[in-house]
Amino acid sequence: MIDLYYFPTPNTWKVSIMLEELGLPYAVKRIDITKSEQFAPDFLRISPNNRVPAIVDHDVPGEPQPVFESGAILVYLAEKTGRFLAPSGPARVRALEWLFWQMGGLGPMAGQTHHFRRYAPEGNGYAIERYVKESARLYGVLDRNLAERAWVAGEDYGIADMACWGWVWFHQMHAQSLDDFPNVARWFHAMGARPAVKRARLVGMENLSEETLTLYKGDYYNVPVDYGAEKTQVK
Ligand SMILES: N[C@@H](CCC(=O)N[C@@H](CS)C(=O)NCC(=O)O)C(=O)O
Repeated sequence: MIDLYYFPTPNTWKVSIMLEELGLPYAVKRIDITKSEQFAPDFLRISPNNRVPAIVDHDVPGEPQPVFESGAILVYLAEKTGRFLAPSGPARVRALEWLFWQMGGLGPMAGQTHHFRRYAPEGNGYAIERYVKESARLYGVLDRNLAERAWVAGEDYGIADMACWGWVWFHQMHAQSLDDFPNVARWFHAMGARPAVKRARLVGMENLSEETLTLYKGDYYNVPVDYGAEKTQVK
C-alpha cells in the first residue's frame, strides 16, 4: 500500500493521476495546506520541503520508502512498475527533458503568475506582466512541441503529460486562452477525457469550500481572467 500525502492542487494531481493510471492501491492522507498542516513535524520527516505531494511506499523490502517532490515521485512510481517511462534510450531522455521543463519552468512560473494575479497587493504590475509573459512563452513552447507529437514526450502517454496537465488546467489563472494554443488544447482535452484523469482530479475533495468545489468540479478552471486582480491579459 502507498500513502499519498495530498491536498488537491496541480502538483498533487500529478501523483493521483499516476496512481489512478497504474491502478495501485493507495490511501489518501490529507494535509490541509490552508491550515499549515504541511509544517507538522511528522510530515516534515516525509517531506522536508514542507510541501505536498509526498508518498510513503510500504510495499518494499525493509523500511517503508518515503518520496517527496512530485517529479521524483513520478519517476519512482514509473520505475517501480515499469510503466509510463521508457527504461532507457531516447524516449526516456525526452520524457525526463519535459518532466524537468515542467518542474523548473511551467510549474514555478505559472505559480508565480497565479500568486501575483490572485494574491499580491495592488502595485505589482511589473511582476504580473513579467510572469504572464513568461507563462505565454512557456505555453507557446508546449504548443510547438505538441504540434509535432501526440503527447508531451512523444507518441506515448507518460509522466511528462501527467506533470503538465494540472498546470494547464489553470490556464485562465495564468491569463492564457487555449484558443491561442490549439495543440495544447487538443492534448489537454485528450488527456482530460481519460477515466483515470477524471477520477484523479476528484481525489481529496472532502471539506473544501463551496466556491472551491464549484471551480474544481468544472471542466476546467473557468474563473474570469481578472479573478482577484486587475485585468492582465498581457500579449
Ligand atoms: N516542487 C514541489 C512543489 C510542491 C508545492 O509547491 N506544493 C504546494 C501545493 S501545489 C504546497 O504544498 N504548498 C504549501 C506551502 O506553500 O506551504 C513539487 O513539485 O512537489
